[in-house]
Amino acid sequence: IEDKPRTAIDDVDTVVAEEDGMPRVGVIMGSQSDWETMQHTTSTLEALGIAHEIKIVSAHRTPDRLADYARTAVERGLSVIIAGAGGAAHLPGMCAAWTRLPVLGVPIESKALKGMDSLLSIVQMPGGVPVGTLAIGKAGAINAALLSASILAINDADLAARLETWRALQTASVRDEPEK
Ligand code: RP5
Repeated sequence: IEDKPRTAIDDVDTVVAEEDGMPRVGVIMGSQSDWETMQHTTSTLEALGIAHEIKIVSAHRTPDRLADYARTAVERGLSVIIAGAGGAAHLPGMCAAWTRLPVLGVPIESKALKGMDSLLSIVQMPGGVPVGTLAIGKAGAINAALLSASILAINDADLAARLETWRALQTASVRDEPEK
């Protein structure tokens, strides 16, 4: 993932410096090994000044931690949960089973199957328990943060303005012609 060339989106740096109080977005991942991807979620949240928390929560290895985390998410003030997982990626779906909050799933690019396993595990939720599924890997990690910003911005004019600024900076960073 890190070997890929930088893109315009990498050059859009911090829009605001300030975090704003209690975490509104919970970022969870199934393993330490997911951090390489999920750091792009948290850096994007930071760029937008969205207060968030970051935890390792595994559906398989720490099922009680997952139940506690998801069942208490509403009372702890979270509005959105972003869950990154790879392989047999049950984390976002099981999280959504325990909470009414919107859950956004990021399929981690696995070594064996290049993240197709993660994608299909996350996207194919049965009717009744939705998970908003993003792209495999870094793009999905960034977009999960941006989508959570869009959701929160519905009722937050300041964040809406920051998101508009972020998008304008991204647009301005795209060259007219390729560098040769
Ligand atoms: C999943 O298993 C994690 O989300 C991770 O993507 C994958 C592999 O985990 P490790 O064996 O690297 O801890 O639960």
